[in-house]
Amino acid sequence: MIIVFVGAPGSGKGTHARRTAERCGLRHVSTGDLLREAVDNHTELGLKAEEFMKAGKLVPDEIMMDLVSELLDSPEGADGLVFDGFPRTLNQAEGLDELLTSRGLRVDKALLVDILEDEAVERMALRVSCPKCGAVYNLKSNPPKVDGVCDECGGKLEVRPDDREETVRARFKEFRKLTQPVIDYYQSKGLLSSVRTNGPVEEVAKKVAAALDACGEGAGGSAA
Ligand code: G5P
Ligand code: MG
Repeated sequence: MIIVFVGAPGSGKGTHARRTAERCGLRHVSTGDLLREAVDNHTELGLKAEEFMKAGKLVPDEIMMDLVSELLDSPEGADGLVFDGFPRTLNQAEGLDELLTSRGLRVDKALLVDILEDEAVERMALRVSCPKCGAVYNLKSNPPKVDGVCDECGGKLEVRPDDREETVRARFKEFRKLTQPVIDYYQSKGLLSSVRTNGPVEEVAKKVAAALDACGEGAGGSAA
């Protein structure tokens, strides 16, 4: 089972992809988390990606395809994957289909998590996340139980360096220009559902589960 979460910065891809993966027993793959980990560890990948990320630009397709190709060959996630933030260009979407076809797999479902730009900017100003396990919080609507400490793994919560308003707006521009064609691509294949993420997390999570028809077995539609 392969599920793809597509959405603008701050739309809730991470929050809802992670929950979906847990609920469905699949591996959650956030390309943003993998890149941030590489930057923190000063790996070759991190050195290549850092400047793009700081500027709110997408990392080049070749780098992303190498990363995902390697990941598809790892035994972890053999039961299936929930991609969060990949693919986000048409090239990546077509490249993913090629990689999957050659392994006898396919994308089963794509979910657009939808948000307005101003809502996202406001949310990101209040976001803290755990670099250790990937859990995401909002200081107002979904705060951790203990200030600065991850509820799930006890890790130290951090503010992401690309969450300044100016960088969030640059990321939005990239999304409109480069990721809209990915949405059209999955729509044309009849794989796309969409959910507005403007309500409380628990309510939106129910809509996500309904849109995916439990774990992604249903046909396209909208639960917005
Ligand atoms: P990322 O890491 O993929 P973005 O910008 O696409 O970064 P981001 O910021 O991680 O997306 P998100 O995952 O969509 O946002 O949202 P989230 O963290 O779950 O939630 C945001 C806030 O809203 C949180 O405070 C959360 O609590 C709250 N929230 C979530 N859901 C709800 C809800 O339902 N209701 C309410 N009320 N609140 C909610 O990519 C970072 C960079 O890496 C590179 C690029 O440089 C990119 O800029 N990159 C790639 N480059 C090329 N190709 C790729 N495939 C790349 N992937 C990453
Ligand atoms: Mg995220």
